[in-house]
Formats: sequence, C-alpha cells, structure tokens
Amino acid sequence: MYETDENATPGVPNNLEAFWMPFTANRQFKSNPRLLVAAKDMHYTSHDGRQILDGTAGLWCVNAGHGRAPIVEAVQRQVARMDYAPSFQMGHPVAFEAAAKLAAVLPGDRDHVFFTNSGSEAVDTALKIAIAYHRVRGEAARTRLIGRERGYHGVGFGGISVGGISGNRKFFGSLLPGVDHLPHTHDLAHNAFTRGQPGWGAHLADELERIVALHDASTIAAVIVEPVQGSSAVVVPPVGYLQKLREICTRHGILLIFDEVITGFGRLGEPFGAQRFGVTPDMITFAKIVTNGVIPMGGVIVKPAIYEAFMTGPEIAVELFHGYTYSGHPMAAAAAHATLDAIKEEGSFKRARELEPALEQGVHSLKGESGVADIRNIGLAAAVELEPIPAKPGLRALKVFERGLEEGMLFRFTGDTIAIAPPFISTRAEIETMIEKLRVAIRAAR
Ligand code: PXG
Repeated sequence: MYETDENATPGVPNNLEAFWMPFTANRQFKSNPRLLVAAKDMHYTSHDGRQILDGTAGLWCVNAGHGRAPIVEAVQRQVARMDYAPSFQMGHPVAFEAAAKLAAVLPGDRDHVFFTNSGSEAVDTALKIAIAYHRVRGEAARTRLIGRERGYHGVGFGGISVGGISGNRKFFGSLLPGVDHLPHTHDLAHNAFTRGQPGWGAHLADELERIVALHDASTIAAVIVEPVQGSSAVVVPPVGYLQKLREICTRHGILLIFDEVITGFGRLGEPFGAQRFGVTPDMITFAKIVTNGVIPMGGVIVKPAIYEAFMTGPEIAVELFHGYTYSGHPMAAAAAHATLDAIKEEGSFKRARELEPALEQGVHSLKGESGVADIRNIGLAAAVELEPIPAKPGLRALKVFERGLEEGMLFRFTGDTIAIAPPFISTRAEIETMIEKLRVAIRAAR
C-alpha cells in the first residue's frame, strides 16, 4: 500500500504498481523509474534533484514555460471564486469569454467553439458533428469518415478508427464501420532530409478522388488530417497537398477537419496550421497549448455554417445531443484565457517563427551521424528518424531517450524516431543545447 508522505523517500512514491501508466512500458519503467517532481520555466527537477531541460514542451503543450505566474494565478483565482459550474442548460462567463478569445485567433469572427477536455474528445466530437451536420441538412447518408495512414487522432474509438497507426488500432476490434484512409506522404526515397515542406508528394492527395469514386461522395461526411502529422513523428505535408485536399472536399461537399491538437496555437509559427499553409478547413480540433498544459482542455472550432445548420428546430429543443460534464470547466477556461493572453503579450507566434531557422539548422546538422536515416522539421517541431537496431525495433530510440535523460534533456520517441518540440520561450542557446545533447545521445546509442 501507499504509505504516508512522512514514511516515503522525499519525492518518490513507494508504490509504483497501482498506476497503470499510459503509452508506457510499465514493467521497464517500474524497474527503473524516471520521476519528475517539480518544474519551472524550461526545466523539470527529477526525483534525484537533477535539472532536466524540457525539449518537448511536456507533451507538446507547455509552451509558455512551466509555472507561468499569470496562468497559475488565473487558475488559483478561479478555483477560489467558483470551482465548478455546469454547462448543460446553465452557463458561466469565463467559458463564454474563453470561447470568444479562442475564436478570435482565427481570421473569421463568427466561428464557434465546442469545449471538450482532451484532444481525443475533440476528435470524436468533430467526427460526430460532421455526421450530424449532414443529417440535419437532409443528407443522412453521408456517414463515412476518411482519415490517413500514420495519422494520430487520439484514442477514442472515433479517433483510432480514422487514425492510421496500426499499434493503436489492432488490439481494439472492428472499430467504427465506414472508415477509409488516404495514403501517408512519408517516403524516404523522395523526401529524406527535407527542410520544411517536401516538394514531392502533392499527387498523393488525388487518392481522395479514388476513394470518392469508390464510395460516392453522397456517403462521405468528412476527411480528417493533421496538417503536420505529429505523433508519427513530424511528417510535413508536401507543397500543395493540403490545398488539393481542400479543393476535392469542397467539390464533393465533404467537410475538411484539421486536427490541430499539436499544430494549433503557434507550433508552426502561425496561430494554426490552417494559416501556415493557407488552407481553411471547416473544423479545427485543438487541445494541449490552449491551456499551456496546466488544466486539461480541448475543443472543436466550427465555421458559422455548421453551427447555424443546427440552430433551426424548435427553440426549446437541444440542438446537439453531445457534451461532457466538464465542457468549458471554469478552471480550464480561466487557464485558456490566461494562456491566450500570455501568447498575445509575448508575441509567441512570432517568437516561434524566429526560432524556426535555429532549430532547422541545428537538427539538420545531425545528418551524417551514425544511424540517422532522416531528419524533418517545420515550425518548432523536428524529428530525427534512426535506423532500427537489427531485430530490435524501438531499442535505439529508447537508448537515445535514456541517454538524453542522463545528459539532463527530455526528448520524445515513438518507434525509432526522436522528436523535439521546444517551448516557445526557448532561447537560441537552449535549442543549441538540445541539439548537442541529442548528438551525444545518438552517438552513444549504437
Ligand atoms: N490529435 C492529435 C493530432 C494529437 O497529437 C490527440 C489528438 C489526442 O489528444 P489527447 O489530449 O487526448 O491526448 C493528439 C495527442 C507524442 C504525443 O509525443 C502526442 C500526443 C499525445 C501524447 C504524446 O507523439 N498527441
């Protein structure tokens, strides 16, 4: 059993068994735990008192730095004033204000926001809204959903159905029916070591025409893609690819959803990937950066026509039978408010843009290190793909990750790819440190 704090080693829980850790090799972790006990600005403190540079902004979310006073204080003020209030048939001002502030990040001024508590819920919400939207407009046969190979859209049944990472799908039965997938655009024969957007691959968007021809547009509700695939390690869209998807969707009356859980709020040096690539989707899902990771929050931004399509029946009728106990939770809304203010005051989008060349130059300097198969980058996101150790997929990246920690540096790894996502408050020197520590770790992981 868990003992009292007085009996425990300071900072170290003495029972690691009870917590079934997410997306973690539980037995490996628990045999040699890596615990973080405090965080401030760019650094974590480990349980053994070491400072660890946060090279992944937590899990792509803590961009204004850890323990940012205005965000922490906004949450403290809110919890003291009103800890919780429902959003079903009741409302509280802070959620409305946060939604308005969020919608203002996009160029249009009439977008609407549906709040969830995570990216996974945001994705499932967007997929449900897409299907329901067609139904309320009299096109109830439009139920098919199109995702993409290598796509990550969270872990709900909707998200794993449209997602394209086989490990996240294969254990969980038959998933949603009526889902198809576009091919991914990752091809080392054409795109290896590209800086920013690859020139090759826009034609892969034409596969959507084949899928439409197969199923008929009248059965397809939506296409969902990440503008830049994050979890499958920074797969950047080829020049013109997203424009083609937009054009095909528009021509066939199919909704285009950008899953911007990672790319939203500045990771690409613009408010959203939509702006970076000059392509306007019909819905955007977001989470992570919106609260600086301080309180969980996600959501879906929908264009006015979608919201208005639902606002047609009797006024006393609920228009969308969907929502969460914590949709627009006061503390999350307060955190979003303060985070969006911080982003604005600090010019975070501009800052991310200014830092992009430093990250690009740094990460591509790793070309030629032994075992490096590819390097990709855009905005403040970069990935280094490593050749797997024969017959031991994933081991090389794990070794790099562990060596990185020894060097006082936190990376992310999936498969044999290492990802870096520096917080927007990083200095150039800190980005250089991240790269040099990665170099040391790659050299050590043979
Ligand atoms: N969509 C996208 C595009 C995501 O990247 C989700 C949905 C799900 O969000 P929630 O809040 O339900 O986890 C995500 C989450 C990584 C990593 O390092 C990526 C995510 C989560 C954790 C780790 O690859 N993405």
